[in-house]
Amino acid sequence: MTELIKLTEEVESALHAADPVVALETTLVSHGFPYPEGAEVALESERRVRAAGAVPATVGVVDGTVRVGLAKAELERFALAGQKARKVGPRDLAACAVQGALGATTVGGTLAACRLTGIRFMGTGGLGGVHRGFPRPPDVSADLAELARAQVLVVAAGVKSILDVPATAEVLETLGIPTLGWRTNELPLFYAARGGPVVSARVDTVEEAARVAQAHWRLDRHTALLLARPADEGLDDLEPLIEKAVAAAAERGVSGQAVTPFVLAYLHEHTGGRTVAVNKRLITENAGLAAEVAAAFSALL
Ligand code: PSU
Ligand code: MN
Repeated sequence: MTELIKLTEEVESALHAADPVVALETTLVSHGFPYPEGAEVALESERRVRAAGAVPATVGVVDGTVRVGLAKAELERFALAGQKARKVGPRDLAACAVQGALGATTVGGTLAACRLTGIRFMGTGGLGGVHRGFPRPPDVSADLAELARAQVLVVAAGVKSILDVPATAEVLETLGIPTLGWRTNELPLFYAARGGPVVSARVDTVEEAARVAQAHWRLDRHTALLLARPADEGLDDLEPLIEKAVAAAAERGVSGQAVTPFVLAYLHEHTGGRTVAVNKRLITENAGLAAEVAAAFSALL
């Protein structure tokens, strides 16, 4: 493997032994929460992964290398940096490493590291996708392109509902990416549990999820699978505020990579922190479920 990527010993030996490993991203740590909540979410996610018997591998670009597995002080660095950390998708990894910048990896950026290291499971909040208003501008998250080529099962609360969820679900189908509903037939809407488009299949146990992933890859499918877990205590009344937040972003000329953090921060601010609480909880629950499926997968081998 290239010297541009560095695994902790713990992650390396777990992968070598085919023990369960769960990748976690850092964009939500730096850009998804106000300080110090990003650090709290990161640490709690790692705790949940360990409690389910897996090794957490949080990914980020630090001091010139793509790091897989971060120490507590490094997670703190990502949380403290906030918007000063670069948002690193798949195309940004190289420049970020060469320039020695602190790089918070998105779902897509984290999946790129999974492909390099053989990590098969990841937990996150909500996937990126097709932004509302497509094709003006034609803003489609690089998460989708990377999901199309990474053999990773990603546990998320669906696609972020600040996006065009039905359009994103269509693109996931086009790309051949299964949307597995965790004990549901509907793709969850991130903050809201219900009301989304139908999933491609429902699964009811972690063993079933692990077996579907294994079969998908044995059938030579080279894509990711989304395991969509609805938030436990979601918010059902957010749609009008999401529309306002998206309009505010457009009015202020916020575009590209800045749109998602702007809209999340707007919602956090205008709900008195209710979206922060839901977002935190769903991320840590997803991390725990990813670890349970990873453990079930290792048991199949
Ligand atoms: N989910 C959250 N908070 C976040 C994100 C997802 O709860 O900050 C991030 C993820 O890292 C995802 C990214 O990959 O937003 C998508 O951004 P964009 O739409 O610019 O591709
Ligand atoms: Mn985008």
